[in-house]
Amino acid sequence: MMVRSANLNVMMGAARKAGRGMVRDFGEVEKLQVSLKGTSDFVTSADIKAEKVLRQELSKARPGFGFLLEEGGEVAGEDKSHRWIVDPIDGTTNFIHGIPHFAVSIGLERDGEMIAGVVYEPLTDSMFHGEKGQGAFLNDWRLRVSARRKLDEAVLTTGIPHRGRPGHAEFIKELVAVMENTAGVRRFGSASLDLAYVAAGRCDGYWERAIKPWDMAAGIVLVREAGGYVTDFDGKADMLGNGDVVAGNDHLHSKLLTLLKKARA
Ligand code: LIP
Repeated sequence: MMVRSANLNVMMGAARKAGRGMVRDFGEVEKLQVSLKGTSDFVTSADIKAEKVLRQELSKARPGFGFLLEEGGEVAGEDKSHRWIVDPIDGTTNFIHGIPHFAVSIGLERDGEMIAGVVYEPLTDSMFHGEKGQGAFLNDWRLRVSARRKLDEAVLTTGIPHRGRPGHAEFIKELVAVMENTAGVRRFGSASLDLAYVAAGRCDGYWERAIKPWDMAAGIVLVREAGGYVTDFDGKADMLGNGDVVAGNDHLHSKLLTLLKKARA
């Protein structure tokens, strides 16, 4: 039986509400594509609008909790142990280009530990959600990471660092190592959905460096609750601190870590 806490219901409600505006705005972006001018300004305002809705909904339900927001930064709350970690549109570049792959990501942290996560894809009404000790779900279906054991059968996702991001040369080394040893690599453009896909067993692993806490906070809970592993590149749990993430099913996570380490040596 699925047990959903009041917190999780609040998170899901907020994501749905922000998602409704986002679907309308995405429709506008698709039209704007024709004229090209002003798309990024429009998307920035869509991002800010969605964040405002999320902040309103979450603080209405839990007035004391703090926030870490992609646009608004750190907002201290009276309750020092709880913090929402929020990315209103994860996959902004996709959104700008009219590519239908982006999500609302909301994580809940308690005393430095991620305890609940929601990754909501508004275009398909896909609600990935999970809570510590309660499992991970896509809508009502329980999620389980894939059972593949061999790297040569694995499909992985990653993020390619772009202009202004560090680590281009290291990324190429890692990619070569992974390409040579696996069945395929995908770059979808939304870290939170990459993690949700690992949780759902669609992909067998994921790695990316130098991303932000709001890109990964919710997805971390999903992968763990689906029976997978998420660490930084040293196998430690400081992903939110250093921005580096390696996720995988229980068989492949350590193999992926070893492969990536060798690639950088
Ligand atoms: C994006 C990620 C994406 C990553 C980008 C960026 P945003 O988040 O989810 O997969 O590779 O570098 O951080 O900016 O769309 O919220």
